[in-house]
Parts: sequence; C-alpha cells; structure tokens
Amino acid sequence: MGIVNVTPDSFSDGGRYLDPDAAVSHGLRLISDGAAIVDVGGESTRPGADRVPVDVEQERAIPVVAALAGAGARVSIDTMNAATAVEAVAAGAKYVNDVSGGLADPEMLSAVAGTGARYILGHWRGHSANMYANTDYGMNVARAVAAELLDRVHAAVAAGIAPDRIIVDPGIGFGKTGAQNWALLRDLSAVTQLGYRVLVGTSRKRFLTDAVGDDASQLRRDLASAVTSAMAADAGAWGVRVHDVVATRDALRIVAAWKGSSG
Ligand code: PMM
Repeated sequence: MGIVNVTPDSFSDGGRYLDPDAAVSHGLRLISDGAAIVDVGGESTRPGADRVPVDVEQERAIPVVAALAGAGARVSIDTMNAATAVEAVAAGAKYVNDVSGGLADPEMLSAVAGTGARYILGHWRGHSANMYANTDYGMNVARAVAAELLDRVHAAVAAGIAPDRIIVDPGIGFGKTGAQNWALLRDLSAVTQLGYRVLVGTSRKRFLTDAVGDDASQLRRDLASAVTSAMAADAGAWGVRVHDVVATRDALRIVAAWKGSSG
C-alpha cells in the first residue's frame, strides 16, 4: 500500500502533495512502482497534529480519490470521519482505512457497513494531540493490542461489517512508545493469530529514525522502513503501508527469494 498524504503537515511528506494534480501523479507513480493499493488521506495523524474540519479533509482527498479510482487504481481512504468514508467510497474507494478503529466517529462502523467497502481497523487509544497519555499495556503489549483490536472487530461485525471485509492494523506509533512498537512487531503473531488480514505501517516513523540515527537521510529512513515492512510481511502481515514503494518491493522480493531458495 503506497501512501498519498494530501496534507500540509504529515510528518514526513507534509505539503508535497497538497496540490491535487501532484497528489494524483504521485499515486499513479506508486502504482507503477508496484503498489497494489494507494491510501489517500486529507488529515494528518502525526503526533501532536490538530484535527482538520471534515469539509477541508474532503476538499483535499475526494478529488484525488476520484481521479485515482477513475484511472483504475485500487484506492483506500485514510480517514476517521464517517462522512468522508462514505464520500470516498462513492468516488471509487474500495477500502476505508480508519486508524481509530471506529472510536473517533461513532457513525463510522455503520457507515462502512452500508458501503460494502473493506474496512482497515487500526489499534488506537486517542487522538494525536494526546496519544501518549495512555501507554500502559500491562505485561505484554502485543497481547493487549490484540485483545483491544478484537473488541473493535466485534463492534464492527455487530454494526454489520462482514468479517471477511475486515483488516486489522496494530497501529504502530499510535499511543505506543518506541520500545512498545518494537515489542509489538516482535510479537506480531499475537495479532496475526486473530485470524484477520493484518496491515502494518512503520514507514518513516519516529522509532525507526531513533534506531538509525537522528541525522539519517530520507533514503536511510526508507531503507529502514523497507526492512521492517519485509519483516512484518514475513511474520504474516497481509499488507504494509509505505511511502517508498520501490525499496519495499525490493525488500519483499528479497525475502521471497530467500524463502524460495531455502525450500
Ligand atoms: N499510520 C499513519 C497514517 N495512517 N494507517 C494505517 N492503517 N496504519 C498506520 O500505521 C498509519 C495509517 C501515520 O503515518 P503518515 O502520517 O506518514 O501517513
């Protein structure tokens, strides 16, 4: 899954694709680089980010969704707002990517149920402005995240979203410390064994920069992201959400070749 942030303030590419034409050509580029899905977002979820009014989010994202879907791309809408999800599906999106797992907008689950779209349900404990207020996960962060995800899956199914339309995401970086992100990746099986498809997003996140060094170039951060994405795929993830599709595709191919050659 390639990322198209149509925002002025996302933490790594904020402002680059605010112009709809630039966002569309970037999305098409990600598809030609090998992305199976492009994820379009009009509201940044970076730590400390302010909320964006829904009409502004839609003005940014919907024309880009429509243009990319019209060009034949499989599009996902990255939103916590039910109204935006509905508009995006009407414009051609096939996935609703909600990092809040239906917690930010009480209308989200029933709205998605009515659209027929697939639902990416993220693990989340609160909005960006105060997402580090509650990072207590008890003894095992992966098991705690898996249990909280399962609660949200049950809510989604109760709202009418068929289980085979649900993809779960452990929400790397959302209300988790660096050490907790690593523990969660290490124990990803706690999430994969829930039996749902799993999406993992590590790309350019702070805990990776901390690992490779604060002065690391974008290239180095993208290589670090490709490594964690390939390891997540190897650990059973169905999809990985990244900025640099070329580096990630290469890393996935290398893992596949390694696996193939070992029989
Ligand atoms: N991370 C961000 C935004 N959307 N969606 C999913 N499903 N999973 C993620 O980990 C995720 C996401 C934040 O990163 P960005 O600002 O670089 O897009």
